[in-house]
Amino acid sequence: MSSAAPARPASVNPASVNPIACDIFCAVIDNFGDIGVCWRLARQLASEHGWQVRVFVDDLHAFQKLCPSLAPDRARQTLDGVVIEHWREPAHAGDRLEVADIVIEAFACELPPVYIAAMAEHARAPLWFNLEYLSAEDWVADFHLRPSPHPRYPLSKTFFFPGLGPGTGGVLKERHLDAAHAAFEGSPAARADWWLKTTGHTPPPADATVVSLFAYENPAVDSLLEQWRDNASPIVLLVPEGRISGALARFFGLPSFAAGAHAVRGNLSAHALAFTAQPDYDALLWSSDVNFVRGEDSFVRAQWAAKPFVWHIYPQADDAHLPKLDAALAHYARTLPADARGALEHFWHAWNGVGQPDWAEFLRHYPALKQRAADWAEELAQAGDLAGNLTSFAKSQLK
Ligand code: TRH
Repeated sequence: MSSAAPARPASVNPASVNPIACDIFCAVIDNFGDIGVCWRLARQLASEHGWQVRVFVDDLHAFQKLCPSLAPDRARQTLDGVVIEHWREPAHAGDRLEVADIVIEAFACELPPVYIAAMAEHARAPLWFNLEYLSAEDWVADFHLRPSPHPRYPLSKTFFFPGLGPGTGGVLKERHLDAAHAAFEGSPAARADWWLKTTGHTPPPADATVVSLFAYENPAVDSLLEQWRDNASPIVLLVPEGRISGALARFFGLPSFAAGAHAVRGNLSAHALAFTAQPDYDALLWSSDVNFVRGEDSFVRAQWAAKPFVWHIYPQADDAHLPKLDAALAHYARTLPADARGALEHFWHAWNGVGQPDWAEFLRHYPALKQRAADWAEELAQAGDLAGNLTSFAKSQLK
């Protein structure tokens, strides 16, 4: 990197004399997935790989939801060993231009032209990645790590494709995750503390099915809420405050369903939860029997939580998301018995606008779905952790 480097933390990894400098550029399109993925990756590169990481992000308010200690009015700050720059696109590239060894352009956001020009002037061109959105489709492995030469500068960009299968970039998984998960699940005290802190209540009885619900607005939710109300055994629903909250409020006849609210109808008992800091979201998944997740990052976390889950995929024009949904199902449901697989496909489709959800059918296959969720978490790990895959490739190129 260039000599002027005042913005980086003095020491990220004391064991590393010359840490690799990495800049991640993130434009927030909507919701929390763009910054969610970048922030998770940044922390992992800093804490597990000793890289000096800066994140340039254009929306500090969205970021603050995941990271409450962030000051949204500060142009530059350091959190968890990562420098965060408020990115004022398109020209801005930090108060002093300094080019990193590794440059990650997240989700095809455009790097500042001045930064690209500075990259081209470097004696040794930085390694430039375009980090793509996660897709389970087969073509991903063919395009992963393909270079794309810049039309004007002597620079080349490498496509980095997350994926669910071997030969792709994998998905993010922190080294400590499984141990933290096992410690939580193995400790009734930790679980009881979590319930009290999160809902104000003690853990539910053993015959209750706990469901976490993180989703976009969804027409299928009304029917599902009715099915839960009429379920033979108790359903305890945990709903982080967000886009689906209005439907909950309507169902319970409340003005809103904001954090702290609790409502009961029939056998359905629902808690509205505050949106947590990103590292705390996993405990919600671990505490539930079935997780409804959406977008990209929560979809991945649900897979590591190894519980049956339902994915609300990010909707795209012309239903372009539906083949992506089926590609994920092809991996996730691969070894399920045909009837359980059918129930899962039916439910995922219904939750994404095709058909009606059938909770009783889904639940009938719970033991098979639970076993598959555990097996799948092991299978998924074989694709390698995204941060590890990226750092290994980077090191091989920087030699
Ligand atoms: O928020 P998402 O829908 O994000 C996205 C964006 O829409 C993006 O533009 C799109 O391209 C992408 O999906 C596919 O869903 P996602 O990806 O799950 O991000 C949510 C983040 O919020 C995730 O990091 C988990 C975190 N989270 C918390 O930190 N606390 C919470 O309480 C909850 C419910 C989630």
